[in-house]
Amino acid sequence: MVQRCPEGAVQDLSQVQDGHLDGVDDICSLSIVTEAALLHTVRVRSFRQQIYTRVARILISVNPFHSLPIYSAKYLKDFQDAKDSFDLQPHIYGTGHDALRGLAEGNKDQAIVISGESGAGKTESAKFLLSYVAECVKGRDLHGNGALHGLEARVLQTNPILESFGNAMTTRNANSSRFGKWLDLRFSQALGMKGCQITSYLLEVTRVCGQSEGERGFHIFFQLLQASNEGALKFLGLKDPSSYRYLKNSVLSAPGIDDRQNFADLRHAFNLLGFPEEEQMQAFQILAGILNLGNLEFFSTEDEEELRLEGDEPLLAAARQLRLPLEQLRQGLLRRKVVTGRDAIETYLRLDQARAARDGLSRMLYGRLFDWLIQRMNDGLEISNGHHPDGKEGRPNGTAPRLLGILDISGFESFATNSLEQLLINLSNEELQLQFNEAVFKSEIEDCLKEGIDLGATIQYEDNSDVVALIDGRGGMLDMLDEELAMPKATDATFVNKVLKAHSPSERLIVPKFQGTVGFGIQHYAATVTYSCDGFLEKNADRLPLETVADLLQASELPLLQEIGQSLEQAQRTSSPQRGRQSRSATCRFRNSLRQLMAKIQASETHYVRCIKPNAQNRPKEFTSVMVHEQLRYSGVLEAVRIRKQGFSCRMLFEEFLLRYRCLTLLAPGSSDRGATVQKLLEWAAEKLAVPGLRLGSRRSLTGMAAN
Ligand code: AD9
Ligand code: MG
Repeated sequence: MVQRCPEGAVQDLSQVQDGHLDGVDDICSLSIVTEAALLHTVRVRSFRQQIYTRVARILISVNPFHSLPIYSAKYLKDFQDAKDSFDLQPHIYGTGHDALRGLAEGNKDQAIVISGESGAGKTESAKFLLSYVAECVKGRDLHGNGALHGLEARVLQTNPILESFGNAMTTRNANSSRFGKWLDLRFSQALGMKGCQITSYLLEVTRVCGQSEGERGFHIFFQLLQASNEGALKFLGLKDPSSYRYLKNSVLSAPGIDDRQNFADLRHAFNLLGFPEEEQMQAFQILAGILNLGNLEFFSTEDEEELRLEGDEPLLAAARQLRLPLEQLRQGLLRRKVVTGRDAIETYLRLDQARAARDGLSRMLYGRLFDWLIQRMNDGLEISNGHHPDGKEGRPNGTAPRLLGILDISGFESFATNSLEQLLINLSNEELQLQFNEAVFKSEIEDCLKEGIDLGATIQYEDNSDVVALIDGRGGMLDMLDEELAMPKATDATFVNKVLKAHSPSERLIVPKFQGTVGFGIQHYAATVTYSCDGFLEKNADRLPLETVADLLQASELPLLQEIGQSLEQAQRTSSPQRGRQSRSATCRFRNSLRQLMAKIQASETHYVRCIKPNAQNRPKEFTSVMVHEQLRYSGVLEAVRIRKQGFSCRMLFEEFLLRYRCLTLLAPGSSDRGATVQKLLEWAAEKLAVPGLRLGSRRSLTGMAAN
């Protein structure tokens, strides 16, 4: 384990030497790197509005909370024209530049992993990256006219759609992404854009039915309510937010968010991406249907024999918007089939079951609508088969596309109460941290060893593979959670008991202090989080909200709902009979998608952007050192600094070195052996220029600028 600065870097500013006060571009260029120096550098720079700081290939980005003039066409051009991004100030465009250069030069796919807590600036960073990349590759391959070509422009237009449907105001961020996303940008060999595929993770569908105090439902509902006063959308018959149970507790407007303008942008994006008007209307009808479903209320007859609806108005409105047969919807919501022996009888649901079914249906519809939107966008952005949506043909050369992935996923979460959603988000962060550790630390050591250079000191880093194994390994928590699905008497409590029995004592698993608590703590790489496991089994089972929902939706007159109904039915039919429910469990699906994501990142050359939120109030020019220190600590940046410094921060291939310092070869002529020539040059530099610490690797690369 790495020894942390015990008193914390905040008090430890005595370690900051004069030289550090400059706020250097790259932390690796400090002569003594300490936790305090890192914090100080980031702080000084952020006050100078230099929000980016480099730690070799990692970019630290401090949210300025106000617009800065650093994303103009001039900046874009400077980076586009630069040979090496290190010749310019650290910038998010520099990361884009490096990734594109990686694609152009090497055979490896590139990945940019953006992480940070809520409101740290991940989504904005992803957008800046995307515009940079789009601008750089515009017109290559298919056109040469220099304008943003159709495909690049369309890729940029996915943002308004994703944000309208996937973002909401939270207490931490007025435009908080309530889902994670991976953008897979595909390029031809000539780096023309060939397509883009979006994958989303863990959309927070619970937000559809209610929100915590001071928060809002998804932006799209508010956009739609505003817009439906006028013209074309009047037919939705929507009223003000207070008329809907699902929005009653929502804050009505989010600071800095213009619902009217955003709706106009959404419609523009829909049109540009080729969503026909009828499909857009169907999506809006589903949203209106969801709002009306939320207003359904039930009551039991006095003898509790029957369940009925309190007033038909919301049911009529929901059925009208969803174009569903009224009675089929009513019966679906009130009754279910119970199989006793060979007979099946219909019974009424209990009141709480009916409410749960109503909300389950709304959440499912919203989730499926979101998935459908992404699928439709992906279909329209895929031209790798030689087919181009504009009708123009792409290059049908058999070569595999080059990939550049951008990941914008929720950072580590620790709330007062944490549930399965937090466990999964934190698992993805653990996996990413493990990959970061492996990429930055292990490969650093291995690379140097391969070059025959012993790093001297033993470099340690925080290894979190045991936490990953505890949650995601064979026989780990999530395997055990899936096993409970097959146990008829399983409860959340039996699950917790089994986990504690199988995995404790463990440094990572914290047994609850009070007996009977249905939960446990996990010592994550970032912090210890206590999970409450109430509802884990139910969430994992991911049952259909109504037994008859696949049939019901297929009976709708809306083609979009029919499609959703068909895909539900297909999923029911194709789920593996061996593993039954387990193969369909919510965690199983998430783990599969996480595995695919990690495999993609693993196979890529990865660039890291660590976003930092400088204060909890989202104010410009405020820097809360304790908060920033905490984020720098658990993002692993300091360990990265140490190892870079202990290793060799600057590396070049012999041929690159000779090309760059060609003029020096006149002073110290070498032989035809590149390695020998470089060796001679180094000896010459050490003697004549007194440059210390230059070292030569044994293989093809030169490793220079040793720290010690
Ligand atoms: V969350 O996990 O999705 O809740 P993010 O994505 O990390 O979060 P986001 O990118 O949405 O944060 O940034 C929050 C707000 O900070 C934005 O709405 C902007 O108002 C502000 N921001 C972020 N980055 C920049 C920037 N480079 N320049 C100016 C910025 N403002
Ligand atoms: Mg975001």
